[in-house]
Formats: sequence, structure tokens, C-alpha cells
Amino acid sequence: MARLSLTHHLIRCEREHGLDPDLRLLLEVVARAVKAISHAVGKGALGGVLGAAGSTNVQGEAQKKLDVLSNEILVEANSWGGYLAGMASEEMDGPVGIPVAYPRGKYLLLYDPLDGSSNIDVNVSVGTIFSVLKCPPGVTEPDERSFLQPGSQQVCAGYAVYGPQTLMMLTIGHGVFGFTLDRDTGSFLLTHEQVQIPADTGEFAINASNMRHWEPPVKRYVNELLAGRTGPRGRDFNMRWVASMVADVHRIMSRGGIFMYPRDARDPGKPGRLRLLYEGNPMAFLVEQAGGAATNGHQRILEVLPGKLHERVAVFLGSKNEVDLVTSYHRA
Ligand code: AFP
Repeated sequence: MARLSLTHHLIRCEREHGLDPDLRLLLEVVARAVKAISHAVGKGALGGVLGAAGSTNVQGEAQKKLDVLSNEILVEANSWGGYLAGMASEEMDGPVGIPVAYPRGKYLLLYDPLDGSSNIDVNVSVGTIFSVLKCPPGVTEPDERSFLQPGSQQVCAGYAVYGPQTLMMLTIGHGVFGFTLDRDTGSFLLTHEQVQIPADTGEFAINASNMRHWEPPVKRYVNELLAGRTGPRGRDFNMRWVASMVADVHRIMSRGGIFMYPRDARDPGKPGRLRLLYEGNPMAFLVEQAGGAATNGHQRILEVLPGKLHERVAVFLGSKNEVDLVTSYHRA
């Protein structure tokens, strides 16, 4: 039986879940932009897109050429469709308005255009992460404050992973669905329905080189995992760390696991490395929709009230029983 295309699935969502046609258009445009990014990423050195761009972003990080290109692709693709009131990107200091030539819509799009940039030049999977909020009523020129909504307000979230396959995972609040790019036809075809993350796991993901900087609850939890069957958990665990959040999260969506990027003592002023609005929130929405859990160690990520656009957050997400356990250690 032929697989459903992304378009057919979204039309089905319109009929069964009342998906707003403007949101369907947004998702189709983002999917087309993802194809363009996938094409550029796939060219690598042959496309002259590897290496540094020679600029830095608002995070003070050196930008890769593909960071800049991916951002440009998403800004251009989403400017003219009439469904957005504004956009915000990891790669841009403040919100980007809609050009006066085009009508405004009711949604706000937030994204990390190319997550995992440090992996681009070594041919390791990278990705795009995006989140959709409603623009506050009556706001036609959204400023930063319009974007500062808790993740529970998201109407849609997704990511694309540029790996052996180019694959998009999406949620509009009725479960998580995955679409694999058919390079022969250029269509995204439905390959994952109602994704479910196992509640238990034997696999954890953390950058263990930072262990000496972690807070005690994280040290306790990870040391118990490392103790294996001779320790309090009574079983061995495996570790993975891709250093592309999208790749690590996609593995967890596919077979379970726990992903952790805790705050650490290197910079006590920073609550973590990952950004709340366009990394933590969309991934938390997807993970919870797949039956997993996502906290900052103390509360659901989706309940965190943002104070600024590029705010960072500690992240513990994935298999519910493990996230609940490490979160409980923060209360001990
Ligand atoms: P880059 O986009 O700068 O490579 O950062 C990727 C990321 O935000 C996230 O995707 C990874 O999980 C995390 O950083 C890796 O951080 P470390 O390099 O400290 O392990």
C-alpha cells in the first residue's frame, strides 16, 4: 500500500483534528525549506558550504557557513506565505518581521536552523528544530515579548534530522508522526505513526567530560548508571553522545533513552547550554506527545516561563521513568 505523503497526512489532520489550513501551509513550507537545507548539507565540501562563515551569532558562537545558509533559507521561505506575524532564530539577535509587501498571519515561528553545527565539518548528523506559537491577539508587529510564552502554548513542533535519511518528526498535539524524504520524488512520506518512547531504558546520553561541573543530583544519578549491575540499579547501561541534540533525541524517539544537558558550575549564571524557546520547548513537546517526559531537573520544561528570547535551560528528557528518577534526585 502506498505511503501517505506529508500533504495527505496534514489534510487528514485538518479533517480529523481541525488543523488550521494556515498551519498546514506553514508545515508544508518548512518541509520544503528542510529539503533545501538537506540538499545543501548533503553537498558538503563539493558545495563550498563547509567551514566557518567568519561571523558570530547572538550567542557569541562562531557561525558555520551552513548555519547562515540554513537560516537564510528558512527566513526567505516563511516570509511571503501570510501565516506568520514574525520569526525568531538562534542565529539572529532579535525577532524578524514580515516584509511590508506581504500579509501577516497569526503564528510565530521559532527555530534553530542548523543544530549540531560543530558536527558539520566531520560529516556527523545535524538537524533543524522548530516551534510554533500563536501571536498574541492584536499584535501585528511582534517584539521579543510576544515570543516569551511557556512551551505549553506551542501549537506545533518538529525537527528534521539530516543523517543517512532526511527525516522529519512532527506533532500538532495529537501524537508524533515521522516522514522520510523520498529523494526520487522529493516527497516526505509517512514512515512513523504515533511514535511512543519506552518508559524504561538502558541507554543514557550526556557529555561526561563535564562530570566535575555537575550538581550533586546529576552526579548521583550518572554514577548509579555507571555502577551498572554491581550498583543500586542492578543492571548495566550503555552511553551515547552525538553532540547534535536532534540526533540524540531522534535515537530516543526511536528506541528510548535519556538525554541530559544539565546546568553546570562552569557558568552558574547560565541555567544550561541548550536554548529554551527553540530547542528545549519543541523537543519537550515532541517527547511528551510520545509518552516521554522532559524537565529542567525541577519542573516540566513546558511550564518554564521565558524571561528572554535566547534563554537557556537545563534538559533531562526521554524515557519517563528515568527522567522522573533523576528529577526526583533534585528534590532529595
Ligand atoms: P552546536 O550547534 O554549537 O554544535 O551545539 C549543539 C548543541 O546545542 C546540541 O545540539 C548538542 O546536544 C550540544 O550542543 C552539544 O554540546 P557539547 O559540545 O558541549 O557536548
